[in-house]
Amino acid sequence: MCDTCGCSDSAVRITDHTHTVVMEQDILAKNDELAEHNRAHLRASDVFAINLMSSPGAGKTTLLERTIRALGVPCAVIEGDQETLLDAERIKATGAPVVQINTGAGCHLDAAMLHRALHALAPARGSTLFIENVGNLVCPALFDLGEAARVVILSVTEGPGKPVKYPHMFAATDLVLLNKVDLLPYVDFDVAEFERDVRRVNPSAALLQVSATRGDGLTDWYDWLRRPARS
Ligand SMILES: Nc1nc2c(ncn2[C@@H]2O[C@H](COP(=O)(O)OP(=O)(O)OP(=O)(O)O)[C@@H](O)[C@H]2O)c(=O)[nH]1
Ligand SMILES: [Zn+2]
Ligand SMILES: [Zn+2]
Ligand SMILES: [Zn+2]
Repeated sequence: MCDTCGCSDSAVRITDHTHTVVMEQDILAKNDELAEHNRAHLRASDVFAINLMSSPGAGKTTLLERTIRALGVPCAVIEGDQETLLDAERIKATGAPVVQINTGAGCHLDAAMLHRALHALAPARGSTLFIENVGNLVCPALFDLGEAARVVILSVTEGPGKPVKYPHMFAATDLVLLNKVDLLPYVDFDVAEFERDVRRVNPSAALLQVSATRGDGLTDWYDWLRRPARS
């Protein structure tokens, strides 16, 4: 993987027909320690934190803008992007407290970044905290932030096979949202095949079809967010 973000030190498997080499996960071990610290912070303030991941443009910010306005519980947001305050400005317009993390060359959020952002944001007791990760289906899957739940969004314009091509992302998630279903009549996307692919890598994740712009499936998404099992 890339040299700039630290993920080159994580579990890298090199297969050349005869050898499989699994390298050490030093950076990830340090990250996991800090993630546990974040988890303790979040539990102590009764904040339900969701790590929201997808490839660029799958609809994370659009879904959040609409969710914050409709959910009816206090929400806060931590935005992760390489550069710009654009997503934070969109969230700010909803009235929810937000901080933006810019990762520069980095392609994912890590627990240290989240720790700084948590102290800056200080989300209200009992609130739901959405962490919009950097748009990327690879590295964010490796880094525990201390969240209570993971949500992966895939949009129907991204084509087939993503759950099996990016199995770490899909295997580690609690919920898969298939977004932009309003575009299904115009694109060649087989929903049944997608669901089979998700099940191949993750037999237990919840699966919902939504349209963040037209509103399909959002009641089910809000119910999932409010479910009693969250605590
Ligand atoms: N047709 C359709 N378009 C959508 C839907 N959800 C989002 N979009 C559009 O998809 C584009 C990208 O949406 P964003 O919400 O910015 O995506 P993102 O995942 O936050 O993108 P990054 O932060 O850059 O990774 C925008 O033009 C949205 O209007 C949807 O359900 N249907
Ligand atoms: Zn976004
Ligand atoms: Zn702390
Ligand atoms: Zn990386």
